[in-house]
Amino acid sequence: GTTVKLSNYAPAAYLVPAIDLTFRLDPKRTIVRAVMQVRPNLGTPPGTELVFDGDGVEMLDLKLNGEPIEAKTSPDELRIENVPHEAFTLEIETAIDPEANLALSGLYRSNGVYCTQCEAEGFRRITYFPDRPDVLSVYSVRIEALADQAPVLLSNGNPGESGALEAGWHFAEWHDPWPKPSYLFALVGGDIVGSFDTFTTMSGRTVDLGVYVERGKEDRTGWAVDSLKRSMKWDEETFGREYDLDVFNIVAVSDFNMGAMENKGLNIFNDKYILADPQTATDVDYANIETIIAHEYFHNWTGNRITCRDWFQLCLKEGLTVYRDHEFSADMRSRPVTRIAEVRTLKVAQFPEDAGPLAHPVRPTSYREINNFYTATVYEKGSEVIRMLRIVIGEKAFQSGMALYFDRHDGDAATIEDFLTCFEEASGRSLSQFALWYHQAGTPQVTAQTAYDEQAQTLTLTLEQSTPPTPEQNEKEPVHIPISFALFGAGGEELAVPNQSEAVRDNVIHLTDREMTIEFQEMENRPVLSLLRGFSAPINLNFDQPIEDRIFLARHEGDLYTRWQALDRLATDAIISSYRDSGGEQLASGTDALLDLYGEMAADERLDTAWRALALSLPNETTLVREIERNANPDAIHKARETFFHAITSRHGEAFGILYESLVSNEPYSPDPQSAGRRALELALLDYCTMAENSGERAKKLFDEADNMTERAGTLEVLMLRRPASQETAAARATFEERYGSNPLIMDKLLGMVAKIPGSDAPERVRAAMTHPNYVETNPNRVRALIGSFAAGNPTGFHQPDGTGYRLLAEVIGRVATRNPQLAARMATHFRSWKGMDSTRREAAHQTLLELRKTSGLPLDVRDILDRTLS
Ligand code: BAL
Ligand code: ZN
Repeated sequence: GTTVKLSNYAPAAYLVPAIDLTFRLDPKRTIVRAVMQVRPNLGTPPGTELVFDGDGVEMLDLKLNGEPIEAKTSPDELRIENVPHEAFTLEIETAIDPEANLALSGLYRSNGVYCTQCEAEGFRRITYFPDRPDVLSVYSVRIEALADQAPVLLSNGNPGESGALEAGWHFAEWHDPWPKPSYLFALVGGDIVGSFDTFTTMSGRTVDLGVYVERGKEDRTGWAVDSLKRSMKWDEETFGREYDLDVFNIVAVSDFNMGAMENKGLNIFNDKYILADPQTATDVDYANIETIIAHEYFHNWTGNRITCRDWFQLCLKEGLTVYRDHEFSADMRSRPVTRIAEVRTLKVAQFPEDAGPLAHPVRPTSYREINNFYTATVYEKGSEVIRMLRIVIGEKAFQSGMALYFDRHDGDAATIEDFLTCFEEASGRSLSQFALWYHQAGTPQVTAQTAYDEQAQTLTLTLEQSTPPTPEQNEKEPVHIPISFALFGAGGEELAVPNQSEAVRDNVIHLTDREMTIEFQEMENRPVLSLLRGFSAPINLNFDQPIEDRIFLARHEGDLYTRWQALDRLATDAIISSYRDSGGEQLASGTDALLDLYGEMAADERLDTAWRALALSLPNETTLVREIERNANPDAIHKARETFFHAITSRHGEAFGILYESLVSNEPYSPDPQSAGRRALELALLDYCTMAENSGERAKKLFDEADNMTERAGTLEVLMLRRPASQETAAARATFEERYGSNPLIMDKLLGMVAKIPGSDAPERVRAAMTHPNYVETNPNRVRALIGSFAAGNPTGFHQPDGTGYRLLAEVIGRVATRNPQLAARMATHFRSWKGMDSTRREAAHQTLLELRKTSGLPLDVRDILDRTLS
């Protein structure tokens, strides 16, 4: 495959202002008739050849202005040499095979439901088209289908006529008045069932809402509908954005490569992110549904009304929309708790990407396969960049910049430069250095040192930044890093810090040079410095702060996110010391005060239960492995983490047991954040108790008595991970399978638990689970639940020194690759940290990767990931 470069961008030669599509749906041979109004773009010289994209399409008929025309047609391209230098009509009839489409891109069938996924380049699998985001068209769609096979027929925009046809067929027409790129096209046809509601917009228009699911699942749509209405309201109140069609439909399907898709007026979802009721969904599922519904809805403005000029600008819509859904969740729930979850995700998913061979800038400059750039860097780091922008230019300028962006670029296919210009104008500042966040890959490293001068009563802070080399970027410029901070006095009171300069104002240090020294004057006593409050920048902070100061912050920091951050740093350092000093066998010295803290926080009723639960959950193993950076031994890291866990357990086991009992409640289930927080704390404590008591009795009891999936799955997970060989575990697991065996989404939870049981027999266990009737390898949810959880969530199992874990993943990738390249490529990214392992593992991974790359017929998606991972 050739490399696409940002520097080669040129506008499309031909535009398609309007397109009429007629689909005659058939499982094996769907006929698509497209009538396109085409015109040469401004600046296109006469005689320019027309070249449209295709991907595996069969051309049946081609006419220009009603007449047959000569063309060079292949399944992957349409070329017409002589087209008029004025507006003309192109009629294209193609045939496609939805049932054979296991790549789940273009038009395919999921459990008998016809559906589409066109982002990024799926529309060209339906018809020939300039399939690029800067070609915007008004779509009119007519769908014809057998009425009993597909009683519901949906597309983008507003509904038009519908009715019966001959021989059991029927039709429905849709018209979308808003010009859109082809990646936002969608169609659905199937025997699906809708749940309906309405929303009245701020200007008083009524919008009909529909959430469609497979027959039999319609009782589980309530939370999605509720989340959608709250999202619509929030975007009006927060950004003044109103919905712009008469209907808004969502369809949930069971085979889907992504979480969901923001097609104009017709979002299509992975059903994992729609279906919920207390019996089948956990609190985490409820929270995910809420945020993904919001995300897709928010795309209506950030993505659809304003789209991307080219795929290099993907973060323009994704980073910004993730930022918006984060803000929404923070407003719906507890802000510090959602921030903790965001930072954890960033560190588990994005930091390792940025530190390995797949590192790329938030706005990349080249790609071989765009599907491989739907990454944590584009999404999560892209969102962090917007968060920083808000800090850098301040609240007022940020809000006016957003308003200007919406106003100026409505209807455009825009770029990151267009976006940043709005904020430069709104703030009156240059953002040229800030823009480096979009252009330089790698997580900046900041080293902080302090010195207190008792005589002079000053605290001196020295900061130094550097960004490590990443593929194709060896030299890095210093970036603009906003570092929120506070100073605390001995009593825990926050000290007022006068503004010193442009660079130190409003409790933010703007680190723009490689080095910076700041003096805080009139400090009668040595203050405690809290740095990087709220995780104000996505950096690795290397601050050799005295443990007492961190303990102090974990007790007194008024910002609850930052309080957690202090604790998380303490725990991470303690575990890594134990790893380095004793291979994890022994607890690091000097952890007494930290261990005490766990008892204090667990019991502190002034603190939110959800926060306490997060405080009790130790740093993620994947994050710990990344912190080691070189020659990591995941077994020893696991051991060190367990040693630390045991130490907390022996100190607090009994108290945690009492606290646990006080939290068990027989109130009926409600998904609200308070109730969810109570359950999270209860389950976190149960994990410790199960270890302390060396018994699964408590867990089994709650498993048996629970009236909801959160506690059932939560207790089963405690049993499976802490007591994999016990009778209670076997009994609970059997009950679980018996009760939920016919619900694939719930069985995915079980597959995920099996995948995460640590140790050397993990690969074998996963292999056995692959014969579970629920494990169907054509369904991405199944593969992600079992194989993804294993590779991403079980470092000891995946990184077996003999390479069995690696080979298992490679085998699955090899099989999946021929059917579903996107999914296979996604699985292949789990090799990204191989270079940080010790030499035995590194060698095993290297061999496996080389072998896998030799597989014949590997799709470009997978080759691209493997080539980069090996480079
Ligand atoms: N645009 C792809 C799915 C999403 O980010 O919403
Ligand atoms: Zn998105």
